[in-house]
Amino acid sequence: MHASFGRSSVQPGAAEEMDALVQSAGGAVIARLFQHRHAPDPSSFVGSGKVVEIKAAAEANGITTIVFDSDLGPGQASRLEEATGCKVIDRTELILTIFALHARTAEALLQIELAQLRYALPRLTGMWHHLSRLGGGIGTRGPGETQLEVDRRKARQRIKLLETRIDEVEERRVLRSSARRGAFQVALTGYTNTGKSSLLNALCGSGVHAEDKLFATLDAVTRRLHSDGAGQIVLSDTVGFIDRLPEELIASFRSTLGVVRDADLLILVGDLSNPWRERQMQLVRSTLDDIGAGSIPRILVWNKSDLADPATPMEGIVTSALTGCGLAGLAEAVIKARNDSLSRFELLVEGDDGLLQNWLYENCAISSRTVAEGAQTISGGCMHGLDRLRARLAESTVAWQLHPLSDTNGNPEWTKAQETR
Ligand SMILES: Nc1nc2c(ncn2[C@@H]2O[C@H](COP(=O)(O)OP(=O)(O)OP(=O)(O)O)[C@@H](O)[C@H]2O)c(=O)[nH]1
Ligand SMILES: [Mg+2]
Repeated sequence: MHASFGRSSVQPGAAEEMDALVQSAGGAVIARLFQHRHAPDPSSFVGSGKVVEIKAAAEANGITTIVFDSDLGPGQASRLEEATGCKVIDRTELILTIFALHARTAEALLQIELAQLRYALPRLTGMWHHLSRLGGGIGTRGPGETQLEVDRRKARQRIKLLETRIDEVEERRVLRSSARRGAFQVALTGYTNTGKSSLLNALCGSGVHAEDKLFATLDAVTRRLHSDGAGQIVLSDTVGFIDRLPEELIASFRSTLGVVRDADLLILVGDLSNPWRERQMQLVRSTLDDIGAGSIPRILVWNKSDLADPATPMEGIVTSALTGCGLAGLAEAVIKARNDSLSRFELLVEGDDGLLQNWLYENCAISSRTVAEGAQTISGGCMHGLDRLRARLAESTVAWQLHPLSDTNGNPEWTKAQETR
């Protein structure tokens, strides 16, 4: 059921997207109904005439569930259920259902349960108000009244517990993330079903689940992107975005979305074959602003080029995770972005410290290493400044000289007095 109000109309592509959402939740779309009104009806949302039409369409087609591509107010859904004899689900509830169906890891399960409870809490009132009317006359305390209080209390207690558990998960994620501070962290982000997981698989040779369903991915999966031994670049796949992403989800998936917020670079993936790709990309940009990731450098990628008209004019990198087209260019662009953000140094090491060498290759991008008369000269760069390198050098037993270079484009320019030991 698609409703629009006032001067607005149903967005192009919204009906097709709703069909895909229903299919992702395991349902099949039998009929689409549209309604335009000056404003939502406070009681039935679509107005009593439309309710009669919905009921008739449901009866004629054996429909058991009606999905509204809008959010219904507390009470409206139960009144619509009563009037139509069908189960009524609003957009947020549908998206939460898909998330609940696709959640696999402990973290995703905690986050989705929290989102569902936050969604249900204000709606318990409407549900129990409806039941309590059965309990007695005006002013009497219906049986639902006390049950409502109990349910609300239980829901709030559970919300508190879930929030604590998610905080713990978030703390562990931040720890893992800081352990990777030497690495360049890249996050694949974008509208749902654009091919983010497929790109991760194609770029990193990993076996992440990819499927033609909305919200196939709910967890951030991180893999190493190989880059010729030039330090580490890690690539994370994460949950996709959608138009009107429920705020309960944004709030509850804080920990998963943290991977996007903490990234050094975002790969914004759009679907080149989708006629509404520009609008989708705009929604992704504004969601990134909303979650605090608006200022992270980004690369724009248009995927599924094999399905698109070759004449489609596009700014950005054009790829196909399926055929491999454009992937080398994307990997190059990521490596270039990483190289541009390095703090460069030249290091002279006298003597042999194998552990230090291993550390340098694991944690820095090493561009050259020469050995002469027992001393090594190593040129390279570090992510996020040279402090970690300094701390590691302080632990080394051999003599060294560190020359920080200011020009990140590789023109050696001594800026500081050399640091030595
Ligand atoms: N033809 C074609 N299909 C692709 C391409 N990339 C991905 N797909 C398909 O598109 C569907 C969605 O791909 P995913 O990689 O799961 O997309 P996603 O962005 O991770 O989706 P969510 O995790 O659900 O947000 C799958 O059926 C993929 O096989 C591509 O370049 N060309
Ligand atoms: Mg995915």
